[in-house]
Amino acid sequence: MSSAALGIHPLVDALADRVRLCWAQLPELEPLAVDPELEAISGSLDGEDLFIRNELRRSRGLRKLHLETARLGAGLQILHCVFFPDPRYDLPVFGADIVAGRGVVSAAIVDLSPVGPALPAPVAAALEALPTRTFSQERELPAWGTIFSPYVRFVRPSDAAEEEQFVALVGDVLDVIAAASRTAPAQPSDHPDTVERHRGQLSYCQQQKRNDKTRRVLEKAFNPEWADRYIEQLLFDDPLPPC
Ligand code: BLA
Repeated sequence: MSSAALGIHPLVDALADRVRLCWAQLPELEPLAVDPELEAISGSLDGEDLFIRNELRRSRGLRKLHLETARLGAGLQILHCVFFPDPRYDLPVFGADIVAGRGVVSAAIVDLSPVGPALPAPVAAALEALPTRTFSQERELPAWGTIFSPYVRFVRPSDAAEEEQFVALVGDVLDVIAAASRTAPAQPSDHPDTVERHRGQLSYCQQQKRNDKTRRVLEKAFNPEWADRYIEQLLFDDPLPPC
C-alpha cells in the first residue's frame, strides 16, 4: 500500500526517505536484527488503522540505527529516528522526532546530542557552519531536554515551505553525523573516554524515557505493559557496556 493510502503525512514520508538515503551511504552498513514481533505492528484503535514500522541497521561507529514510522490512531503520525553511537567512537547521538496530527505538524525536533561534557569539536564546527534556517514557531524544550546540544532545533513548521526547510535541516545534520562516523577513530573498550561515553549514552536513554508523551500515546494505542516493553527494549534500551 502507498504511504498516501496509509495516511502518512508527506513530511514524515520525506524525512524517512532522507534517513534511508543517509543510511545507504554509511560505511560498513549492516542489518541489525529486529524482533519480528516489532518489525511491523498493525492493529486498530477506536476504528482507526494503527501501524508501526521499525527498521534497524548498524554501521561503522554507530551501533544502532533506528527508524520508526508510525500511525497511532486519531490521525497521529510519528517519525522517530535515533542513531546510537558505539561508545568506542567519539560521536554524538543523532535524534529526530516528528509528530503530526490531522495534517498539522505539532513537533519537529532534530539534534546531535553529546554523550560527554560537549560535542566533539569537529562536529560542533560542522554544525556551526550549516546554513541558517529560520522557523516562525520555535518550541520550548521540556525539563528532561537537558540532554540536547546547543544546536538542537525544536519547531512547529507553519507551512509547506517551513516543512521543506525542516527536511533540508535534517539532511544537513545527517550529513554531519555521516561524515563524522567515517573518520572518527576507534578507542579501546576500556579507555576512560569510552567508559564516559557509555555512561553518557545511558543517561541519554534515561532522560528520553522521562518523555511522558511518548509513553501515553503507546499506552493508549496498546497497553501499559506493552508500552513499557517497547520503550525499554526497542526505543531506548540501555546500551550494553562496551566490549
Ligand atoms: C513530543 N512525542 C512527543 C509528543 C508525542 C510523542 C505524542 C507530543 C507532541 C507535541 O508536543 O506536539 C510521541 N514520539 C512519540 C511516540 C514515539 C515517538 C509515540 O518517538 C515513538 C513511538 N522524542 C524521541 C526522540 C526525540 C524526542 C528521539 O523519541 C528527540 C531527539 C523528542 N518528542 C520529543 C520532544 C517532545 C516530543 C522534545 C516534546 C515534549 C514536550 O513538549 O513535553
